Amino acid sequence: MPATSPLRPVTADEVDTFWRDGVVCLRQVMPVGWLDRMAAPLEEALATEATADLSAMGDGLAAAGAQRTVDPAVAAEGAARGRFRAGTDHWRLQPEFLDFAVSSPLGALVASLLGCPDVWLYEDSVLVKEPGTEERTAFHQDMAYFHLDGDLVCTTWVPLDRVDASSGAVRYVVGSHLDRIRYRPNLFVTNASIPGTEGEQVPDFDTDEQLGATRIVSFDTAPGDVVVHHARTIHGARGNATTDRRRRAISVRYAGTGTVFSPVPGIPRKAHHADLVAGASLDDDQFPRAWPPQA
Ligand SMILES: O=C(O)CCC(=O)C(=O)O
Repeated sequence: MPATSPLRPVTADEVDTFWRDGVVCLRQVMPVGWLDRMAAPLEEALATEATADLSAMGDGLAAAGAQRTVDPAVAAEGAARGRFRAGTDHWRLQPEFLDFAVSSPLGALVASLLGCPDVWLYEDSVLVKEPGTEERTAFHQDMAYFHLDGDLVCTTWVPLDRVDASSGAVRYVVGSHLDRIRYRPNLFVTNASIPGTEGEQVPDFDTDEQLGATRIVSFDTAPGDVVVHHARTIHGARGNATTDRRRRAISVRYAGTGTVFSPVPGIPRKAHHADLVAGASLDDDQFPRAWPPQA
């Protein structure tokens, strides 16, 4: 297995940025050996039941009357339509994903940013936008989906390709982790909230003029970079309609010391969390430990 340690330590400035802005781009911290190791499992993951075709889901929602989140940038005439495919909990099916989540440098990076002695895996996700993908990722807040309560929860976004604004770099609403509003989850390809959930609808920062002064950041990233956002930070992404580059990313979500299990109304529990009671501390059986490293 490649090295467990990051290529360099997280700096004090990066910790400050994470807590001030709700997001930080850690440049060149992930050894490329880990990315090479994940390339084939990622392709396999796209064919498992853990992964869904969100472009097809968007078409279905549109046919039922919902508004899809589609990029204004359109593919050249005659170009093939690309798919946005995404999955969760690949680590349950593929051991390489578990290794990546608990034995790569991600655990150490998260422990440094969150400043806590324990880090557990909550879930992982493969997020691929093929060239010609018109779907935006709707603005959303991860905590709206997570059956967790606590302040030490974050998402690491690990690109396997060079990514920029035109190929679907994630866009983060700076400082949005600081408001304590509880937002409703959506289905990623529409701004409509999932029925049966509670809270406020996430604003569409692209179209809501009242939010014009809001600062949104995104990062041009290269393999080796890792973007980490707080689980309350609102974020979304453009499509990949006009480039000829794939946008492959693995997103791994973690919880730190003191986080407790807290079911979200309207969102099904994960099967492996069926027996957990609200308020339970996280334990290493249901939430694999990512920090400190296990022997
Ligand atoms: O990759 C994307 O389009 C969205 C990523 C995301 O929302 C996440 O990892 O939390």
